[in-house]
Amino acid sequence: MNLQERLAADQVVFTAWSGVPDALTVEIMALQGFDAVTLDMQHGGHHEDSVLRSVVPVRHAGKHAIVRIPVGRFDMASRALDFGAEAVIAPMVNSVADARLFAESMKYPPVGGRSWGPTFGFARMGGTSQMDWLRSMNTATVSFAMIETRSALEDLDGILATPGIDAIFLGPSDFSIAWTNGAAINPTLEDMMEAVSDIAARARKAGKYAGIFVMDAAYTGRYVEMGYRFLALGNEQRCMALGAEALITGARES
Ligand code: 3PY
Ligand code: MG
Repeated sequence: MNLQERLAADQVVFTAWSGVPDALTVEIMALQGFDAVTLDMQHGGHHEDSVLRSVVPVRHAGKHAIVRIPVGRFDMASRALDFGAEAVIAPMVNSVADARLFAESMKYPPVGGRSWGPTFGFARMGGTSQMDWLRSMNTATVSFAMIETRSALEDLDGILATPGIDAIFLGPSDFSIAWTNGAAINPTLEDMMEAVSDIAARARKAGKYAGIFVMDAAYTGRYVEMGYRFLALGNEQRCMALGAEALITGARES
């Protein structure tokens, strides 16, 4: 099943998060128990060349390749898909106008204006007929609009109703900064949990999927109960640091 089919079947999907722009490091994450790997071009170090190369080990491991593009770089969305990504996460989609620009780059006509040229993706995703590809890709790809500001929350229904937007993805760190008007950064702020829950419920009601970045793994079950099905877990830098620290601490204490 591709990512879209799994989300349509209401399955819980876990993605690893990669900020180290290196295909060999990405391969290590892809070979662990995650369902997908997200290559982060916003805050992570990924760039066009590392995305182009990193999609390969993710697909070889049988996982879904996803790219988070930099803010406002909607041109990178269709480029990521051309490289073989199945889904794109666009940060700071703060208005219906942003959502329209994102959808335009993600979907072929008649939904959007994506330009033809899936040079790497066609072979990597096992394409055989160009017409089948053209017909199927608008539904087979997933566009996640990030909700992480107050203006995004105000425009949520319009963003959800935008043709070509398949899902929302909540950024709880930025959302907490917006929620407290810059007074705090706390992705699990109890005060905003009702809004976090409401966003998932509204997405599901609109027939769209809901995803969230999980900063604290202990919150996973709560998010799933709220209706989130696409869950992003911490990046490889953090995994390496935690594993390395546990190793050296264990050795010193033995
Ligand atoms: C946020 O929490 O703001 C994020 O963008 C997570 O990736
Ligand atoms: Mg953010």
